Amino acid sequence: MWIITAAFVGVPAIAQPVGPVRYDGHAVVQAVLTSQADIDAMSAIGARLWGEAVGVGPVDYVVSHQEREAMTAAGIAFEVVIGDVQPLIDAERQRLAEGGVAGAGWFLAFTDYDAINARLDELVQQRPDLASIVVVGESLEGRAIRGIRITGPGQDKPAVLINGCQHAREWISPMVTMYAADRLISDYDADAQVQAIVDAVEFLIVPMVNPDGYVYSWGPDRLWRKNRRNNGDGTFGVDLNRNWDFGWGLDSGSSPNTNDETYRGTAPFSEPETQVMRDYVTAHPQIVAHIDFHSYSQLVLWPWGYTSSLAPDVAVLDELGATMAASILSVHGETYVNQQGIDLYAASGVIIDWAYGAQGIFSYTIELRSDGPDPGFLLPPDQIIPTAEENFPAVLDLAQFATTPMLYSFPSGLPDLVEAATPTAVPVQITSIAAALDSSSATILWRIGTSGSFTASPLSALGGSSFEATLPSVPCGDVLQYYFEAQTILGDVERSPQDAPASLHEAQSFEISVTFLDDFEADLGWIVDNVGLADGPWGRGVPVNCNRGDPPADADGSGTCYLTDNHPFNCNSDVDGGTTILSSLGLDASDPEAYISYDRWYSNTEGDDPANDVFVIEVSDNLGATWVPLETVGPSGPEVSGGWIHKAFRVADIPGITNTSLFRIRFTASDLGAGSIVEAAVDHVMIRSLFCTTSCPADLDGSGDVGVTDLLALLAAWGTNPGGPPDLDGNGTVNVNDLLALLGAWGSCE
Ligand code: 0X9
Ligand code: ZN
Repeated sequence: MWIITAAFVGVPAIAQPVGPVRYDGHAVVQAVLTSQADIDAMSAIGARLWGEAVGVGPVDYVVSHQEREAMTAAGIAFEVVIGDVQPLIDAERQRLAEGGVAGAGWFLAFTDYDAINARLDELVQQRPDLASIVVVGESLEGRAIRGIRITGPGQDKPAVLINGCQHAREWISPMVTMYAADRLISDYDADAQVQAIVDAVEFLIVPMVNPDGYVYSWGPDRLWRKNRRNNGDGTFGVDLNRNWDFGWGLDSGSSPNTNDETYRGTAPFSEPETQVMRDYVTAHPQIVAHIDFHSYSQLVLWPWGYTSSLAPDVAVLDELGATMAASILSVHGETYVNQQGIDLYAASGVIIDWAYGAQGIFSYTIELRSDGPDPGFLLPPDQIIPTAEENFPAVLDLAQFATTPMLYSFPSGLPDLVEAATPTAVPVQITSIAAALDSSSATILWRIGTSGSFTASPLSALGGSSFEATLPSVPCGDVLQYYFEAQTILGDVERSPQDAPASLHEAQSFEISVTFLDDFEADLGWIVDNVGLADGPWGRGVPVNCNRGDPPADADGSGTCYLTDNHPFNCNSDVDGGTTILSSLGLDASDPEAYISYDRWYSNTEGDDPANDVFVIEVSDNLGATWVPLETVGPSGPEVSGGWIHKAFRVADIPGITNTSLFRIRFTASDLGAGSIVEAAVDHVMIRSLFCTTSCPADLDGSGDVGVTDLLALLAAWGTNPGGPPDLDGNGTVNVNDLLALLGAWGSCE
């Protein structure tokens, strides 16, 4: 017979029960905490978290009758999510005692620590040519932390690390990692995609980082989270996922209190489990990407967890996270929300912050099923296979990513226009992934015109992954074509565009005269009109960044832009139930070579009614008496899921528009269907005139005629590569052809 008092006094984390902790009459509740006083009241009540984040807002607890009464007395509102937890635990015990479904396969029931180890050995026996046992080290109580290394023939490969079960009660997490190992081995011969990735990547899979806690959750306390450290004060356990040495020790995101579920330990890496994992990772510098599996909530989380600052590689982290979430969705239709860790809640000293921050590993936490607190950790066994199935392609995405030599990005974009006869500096970011970058190999290759050979100039290294390219001086009216190239220390070459020189970046050279520029730092009098709108009008501001289709930042780096529903604290808002219109005042577009340009952002793919609304841009040449369409973004296609897109139009070429000083532009976002999330933004609106006045490129000193001083200047540059005049034919060298061109233009410029 079990002693039941431990649970009824309500502090199972302190009590060392004789039999398993029982949760009779304990409900899972979602409390709504409205103040610090509520948070303090809940900790005074001693309510145990179901989950781990405490803050103002909804928080899940597992609570006894008495604790619920105390909550009511303290005026804390709550909703019961699971009426009684114990029957779920009993049913699970019953199933396990009955031994699952005989012979029906390994993933039909949860498996204990010994069974996981035995299965790892079997997988190695199945394919010793592909798999070997990894011994990471020992837990506090002396249990082996083991894993499996899976890879095909070959050497010098990038590696991915996949681990489960830092948290004991999250039983689905080791199952998902075991399933991935199983599929990589079992499908190797039959599935060409699996074979290719297993040949290209080294998989290091550690299903069970916290064996002591896991064993404890199979015996004394099903809801145990931490390891089994005796804290010396009657409490047990350190939260391993608060014990890593990156952002360690912050009270926001971890607890100094030994009894808390997020107790961080006495020092970073105070626990043998995190120590041996750390040593394993640092001994394998080929690890470039990582997933730490947890449950529950259905999330894909990336660094940082401890700060809301953006990681240097936020764009890469976000994009790969989105790719994995999309792959997961495609299997059984389950949504896993992709976001920065701290946007869920602050967590400091977590493995992914250490892996990324200290080791440069692209690191993710995936929170598995269920999507809410019911059934939470007590996931029924028929959920194992679908959960594991949907996460296997995410593991493959991560591995595929790990094979990418490097990624290029352009923080200020790439110009489609360059100022004539003027070199242009362009920031370039080259993020090495599969292997370290040879910084000295980063090069821009360019030519003036659309044929001929390319001239190579090195990028200047600004430290880390930051470089600066200098686009050469280009004669007015000419086109510049170029690409970037760099290689890893292993000699893998990657270009941008990837298939260069078949594809190339291109910019046109003009003299540029800006007649209007609004970066929205100041209020220049734009007008907002709303038609039948419930919520979400245009407003000028710094993007709040809700990560639900809205821009994380403005387009031009000035800070401010116009965007829809940039609510300072309510992220649950967007354009709703109507139309919001942003219109300029009258602008001067009278120059025959005037161009209107802007950066725009549009997202209609998040939410229940995706790809059903449009973003309309119109212009007027009579101060808005009539409008003509310029472009309609959506309802579907590549430009409706966010991202800043630069657009430019020659005003004289817009049908129905003539060049006037009575020009206006307006941007209309609407939510006309039901329930969709629509987010739009506009930045850097410009009117520019593009022209070429120089008809006399050989007039090198600008004197108005081509004469002796120009000839001497050309001869002084003989044989060099100035990237522009006096290389008059733009072939990369000042030579006899340029001399002949200059002599041919001898005399006054007309
Ligand atoms: O709190 C944790 O350690 C993880 N969640 S769990 O419910 N499985 O305990 C999340 C870790 C990463 N999350 C954040 N950085 N917020
Ligand atoms: Zn967890």
